[in-house]
Amino acid sequence: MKKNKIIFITGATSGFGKSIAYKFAQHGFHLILNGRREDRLREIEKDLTEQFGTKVISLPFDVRDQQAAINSIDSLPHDWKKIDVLVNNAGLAAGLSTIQDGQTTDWDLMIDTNVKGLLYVSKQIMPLMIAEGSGHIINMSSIAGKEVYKNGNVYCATKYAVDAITKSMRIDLLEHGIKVTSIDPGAAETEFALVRFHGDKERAKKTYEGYSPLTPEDIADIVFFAATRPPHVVLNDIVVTCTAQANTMYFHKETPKS
Ligand code: NDP
Ligand code: 8X3
Repeated sequence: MKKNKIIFITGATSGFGKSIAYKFAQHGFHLILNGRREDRLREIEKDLTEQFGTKVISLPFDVRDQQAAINSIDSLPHDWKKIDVLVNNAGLAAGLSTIQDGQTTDWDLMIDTNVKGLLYVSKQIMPLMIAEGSGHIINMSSIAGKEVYKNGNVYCATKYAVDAITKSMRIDLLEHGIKVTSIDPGAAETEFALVRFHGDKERAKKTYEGYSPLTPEDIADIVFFAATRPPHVVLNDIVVTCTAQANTMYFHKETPKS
């Protein structure tokens, strides 16, 4: 296989992950795409192959399943294990309520995906990067990992954990020359709100009413910029919001005309 750069993206079936896949495909990267919905991965693989001639490996697995992560990453062909960029993007919010009213199944889902899933995937890929003496890990955290907000409790806690893990990774990997970046977006319109509100389309739509949120393409541009700095430069932490958002709590929204 020709030495095009290889990017491994978790959560590539939707939202940020999917846009990141298209952005890097347009710039000649080879892609390893993960997510649970295999039909979507196959569709994206087919489209990228047809549009850009991209080489893609679809690697459907649930990041919460450590054995699946081990088996899937082990199964990659030798040349595909030279991963240049890992984007730990798979993640979700489930629910928006006080702790006393929260669903423990939602907490387990968020903690297992956003924290443990990120660790399971990283644990398999870090040794591959260390063996190469280079690489770049980009963790999708959130503005929710910088400031908590009302009813955000456990989701925020998972993103604070991602922030701590990112900082720790940077220290662990320093001697190996591996870059570690955290990207911390504010509100962006993806399937995120639909998932958070358990499929309630009306409530999800309201999340983005009265202002222009970030788009998945905005985030893909930032990931691409971060991943293409010269070897001696690393962007450690990037907080990005839409212009109508000041922090996790303050938005400037247009009031709907009656
Ligand atoms: P989407 O819901 O559109 O995408 C989430 C992606 O994660 C999907 O591809 C989904 O794929 C994947 N995913 C979820 N659970 C798993 C799992 N267990 N195993 C493998 N893949 C999984 O949301 P976004 O694109 O918005 O979210 C991407 C990341 O960005 C998340 O970490 C989120 O917390 C973060 N974020 C989002 C913001 C927003 O406002 N949208 C702002 C800040 C951060 P599938 O269901 O096929 O498995
Ligand atoms: C997603 C952004 O503010 O909804 O991480 O938590 S927020």
